[in-house]
Formats: sequence, structure tokens, C-alpha cells
Amino acid sequence: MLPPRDTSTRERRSLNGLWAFRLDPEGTGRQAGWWRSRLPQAREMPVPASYNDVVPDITVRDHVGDAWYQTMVRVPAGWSGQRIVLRFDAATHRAAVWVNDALVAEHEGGYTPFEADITALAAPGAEVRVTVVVNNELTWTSVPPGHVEETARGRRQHYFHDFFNYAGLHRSVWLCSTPATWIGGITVDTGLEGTTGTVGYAVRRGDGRDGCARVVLRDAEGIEVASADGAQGVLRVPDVHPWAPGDGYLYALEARLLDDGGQVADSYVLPVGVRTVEVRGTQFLINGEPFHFKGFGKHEDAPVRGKGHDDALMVHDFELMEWIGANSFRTAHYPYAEEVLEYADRHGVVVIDETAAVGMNLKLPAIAGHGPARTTYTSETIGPDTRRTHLRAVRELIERDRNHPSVVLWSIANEPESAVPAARDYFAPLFEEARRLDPTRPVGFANVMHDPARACLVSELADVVMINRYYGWYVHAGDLAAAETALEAELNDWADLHRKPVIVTEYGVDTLPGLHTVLDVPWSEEYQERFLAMYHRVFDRVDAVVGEHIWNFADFATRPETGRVDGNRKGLFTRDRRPKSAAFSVRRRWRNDV
Ligand code: GCB
Repeated sequence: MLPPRDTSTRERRSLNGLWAFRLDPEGTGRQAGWWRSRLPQAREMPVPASYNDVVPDITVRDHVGDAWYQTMVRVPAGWSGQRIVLRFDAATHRAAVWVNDALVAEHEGGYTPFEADITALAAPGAEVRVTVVVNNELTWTSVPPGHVEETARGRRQHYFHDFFNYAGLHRSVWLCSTPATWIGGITVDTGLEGTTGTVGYAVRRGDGRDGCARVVLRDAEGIEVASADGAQGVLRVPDVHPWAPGDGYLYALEARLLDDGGQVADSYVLPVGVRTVEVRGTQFLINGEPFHFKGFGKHEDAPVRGKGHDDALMVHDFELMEWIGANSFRTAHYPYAEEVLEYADRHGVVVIDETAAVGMNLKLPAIAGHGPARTTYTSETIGPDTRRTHLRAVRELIERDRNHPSVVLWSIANEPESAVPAARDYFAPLFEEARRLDPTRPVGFANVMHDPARACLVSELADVVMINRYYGWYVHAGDLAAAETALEAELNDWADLHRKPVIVTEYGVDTLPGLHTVLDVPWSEEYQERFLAMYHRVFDRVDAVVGEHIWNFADFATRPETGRVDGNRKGLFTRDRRPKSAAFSVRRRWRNDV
């Protein structure tokens, strides 16, 4: 599904703004047909945004179930003869959409887009009613998983991941036009042969018929550097300017779909970065050069708007990453807004792209003392139906993001239980599917501390070892000497046993800004600094470590818990993006400014 763009043959209109909104705690809206007229008893709600924190009311914040959104939109009169599409960049976690009285789309998966062809319902010049019901329930078959408990005080959502279950229309909504014969998809795969770049491409007609296409590749100055006829082929670019970390050089591939008479029916322009990615031994190579990941696991999270995409915040986050010397980040723990990847493409920022499969480890809540002990992989918990949803999540992620040069590695899950044979059975088909869909990128998952090198049965399937470690926090809290010994021993174990590049995808400590100590006292700013300095000393002693992603870029919201002080405070920046002391020492390391 191509992102909406204005081209010579296409237009788009943003539906962002204030929509009518209403929670449906009794779940009566579907029966009553709330899409059939003006939404009863509605309040106004911004789109995009999570609805949870916009209203200072605990019943809104903790709502479980359906929430309804509605807006009116006038279809541009100039779109007559065009195909008209309604597109949601995301609706968390599942949605159904009506245009006037007709159901036009249903989608599950809160972080990937979906669209509906509404040409038959949207006469150019007319006004149409768009109604969306968004449901935030996490179940044993959703990704991420969870379960809803019916209690005397109402329904309660339980889940196993450490970030707040924000919901709503988190990203933009678009009304788009395309020609009646349209481009349904474009894929590119790039390569380097000496100083020549190759761009393999395939242009797909939206209606599935074979199509004729012409493609033209232009450089950043708009000068044509290659062209070809045919729906698929390979373009060669002599003296190519590769896309590289820190150098987000992009070409523009214009694909023109020709109709049966040979006239241009549709045109779409796709940014293309020419680069290669390869795992060789314990090295991670981009364009044949060893790459060392410096950066963060992040979250889409901010006060008031929750997970709502916001360009101001996005640019600020990238500027802060640049300030601190980060070259990469992981989209923990779900696919981020496409604007984020497009920005990373343009600015040469490297991305580990993750599905929303987080919290597939039912040992952890029991270990932490907030939940009964359960078996992770059973037909009642994480079972075949969950895996079907998970497979779809892998497909939707790769389909959406495979053309982004910034994305160099797929992460198919975060911290699943991985030391039991059932985990291997669960994950093997997911790795297989990721590789089938995209043979050009390595695939991995973030391993949990409880399943180390000798116990984990899934890491063998991965191209890269990705581990989240908390020596000095969840174990050896306050004892950095013991933590250092344990960390180094474990990293050496991974390096010796697996002989693959190791990326430490999480390490960090909760830190309250303003709490200062002389000694190693957890939660203090000094402890965060010393903890990170210790990890960095160890990383520098283990050659196989090719990446360091601090957990987390910024403090973020979680469900209320005694181990969390108004959320998770492991950020190097506060939730409103002020640096903690450690940000300055990390900056010295990452900018080589010692
Ligand atoms: C982890 C998880 C992450 C948590 C983090 C923490 O291992 O992957 O989602 O937020 O630990 O702070 O406990």
C-alpha cells in the first residue's frame, strides 16, 4: 500500500482536525447503528491523538472497548472520474469504518495502515459522513496480546508490556484520489557493484492485471540518471551516490503506469536510497563498511497526545538524537508513523524496525509479582491464532516499510519467552516468512534477560543477536562491580556461542532528574551516568558488540505500578525532552568528544 502523495495524477486531502467522539462503555453503538446519523452525545476529539489523556477523566483514560469517531468531508468536485480512497495511517488496535451507511473497511493491528476504495459512495462535490469505531481491547489473539477481565467495577484490561495501552486514531486520515487505472504498489531492492548502483524495481497495477510501465530515476538535483520500460527490471546508476548513515542521499523513482493505449494513466514518485546491508561474521555492514549502532529504543509517547503523531515532536526528537550523536534507533515496540521513517531516510538515520509483538512472555508478570504464573505458548494463551495475527503483522510491516533505506533490520518481536521448545516452533515460520518477503535484510528479535545464550532456542534462527540487559538494575541493583562482571561474561558467551553481531538493544535505569547522590544509589542521576559508563566500558572490550541502544530515549507512560514513578523513567531525556545529566556524558562518547 503506497503512502498517499500528491503527484501529477493523484491528490490527497487531510481529514485531520477535530472529530466528533464518543466512548461506548456499554458496547451498544454497533447494535444501535451509531454510524447512521450524527454521533449522539459526542464531544470533540483531535485526530491524530490518543484519546486517553485529552480528557481529565479516569473513565476515559482507562476505557476498555469501543470508541466512536465521526466527521463530515466534502469530496473535491475536481475528482470526478477518479478512484477515491479513504486511508487510515493507523487505528489502535482495531477499527471498522463506515461511509454514510456502508461498512467500507475493517482492520486489526494498531500500527499499520489500511484503506478502502469508496468511489461508489463518494460522489465528487458531495459531502459524506465518515464514522469509525476503534476498539482498544487486547486479547490472547491480538498483537500485542492481553486479556480483559470482567469485574464488579467494570471491565479491566490486562497486558504484559511496559507502556500505556493508548488508543484512538493515532495517525493521519486521508481522502485520496488516484486514476481509475492505478499503481497498486512499487518495490525496490538496491545493490552496489563498485561505483555503480543497481535499483531493482517492480511496479504493480492496482487491479492485479499485467501493466506496462516506464520508470525514470532522478538524482537529488532532478537530473535523470537512468530509465527503463517494463513493469519490472533493474536500473543501473554509474557513479552512484549511495545512501549511508549520516548521509541520507535519495534518488526519486518516478513510476508511470501506461494504459492500454500507451498513455500515462498514473504516476507515483518514490524516494530511493541505494545501499546494501550484510551480516558477515560478527560484523554488521552497510555498503560494505562495519556499522556500529549508537542510539536508543524509543517510544511514540508524549504528554496529552499519547501516541498521536506530531511533526513538531518528531523533528525535535530527531534533533535531540543528532545533538547527542545517535546514528540509529529501534521502533520499540511497534511500527512507527511512516513520517518517522521518511525523515530517517532523508537524514541518514538507521532504523531497526519492530512489529508490535511485545509481551509474549507470561513468566515475566509472575516473576515481577503482578500476575499468576501461566504457560506462554498454549492454545489458550499465545497459540496458533496469535501466530496468525503475528504473521499478518510481519507481512504488513515488511509490505509497508521495505522501500525505506533507513530500515536495515527487522525485529519480529520484543522479549518473547524463548528458552522453551514451543518458542522455536512458534517463531520458525515467522522468520521464514520475513526472509521470504524480504531476502535483502537480516532478521532478529530482542532477547530477554531470563533466556541467556545457552538457554535461548530462538536466537539460532536470527541473523543478529539482539539482547536487552539490565545488570545493575533488575539484578545487582546498586552494585555496579557485580553487574560489570556479569554483563561481560554474558556478552562473551553470546559472542563465543553464536558468532554473530551482538546489538545490546536495551540497557538503562530509571532516573529521577534532580535526585543527586555521591554513592551508587539507584534512581539518582549519577547512578544513571555510572551505569551507562560501565556498560560502555564493557562494550568496548567485546568485539562482537556492534550496537548500543540505551533504554530509553525519553521517559514514557506506563500503567500505574509501584515500580514506576508516573511512568517509566529510564529516559536519557524526560518526557518533555529535557536532558538528564547522563545525556551529556553519552554525548561526549557518541560524538567522540572526550
Ligand atoms: C524491557 C522491555 C521494555 C521495558 C524495559 C524496562 O526489557 O523490553 O519494554 O520498558 O525492559 O524498563 O523494564
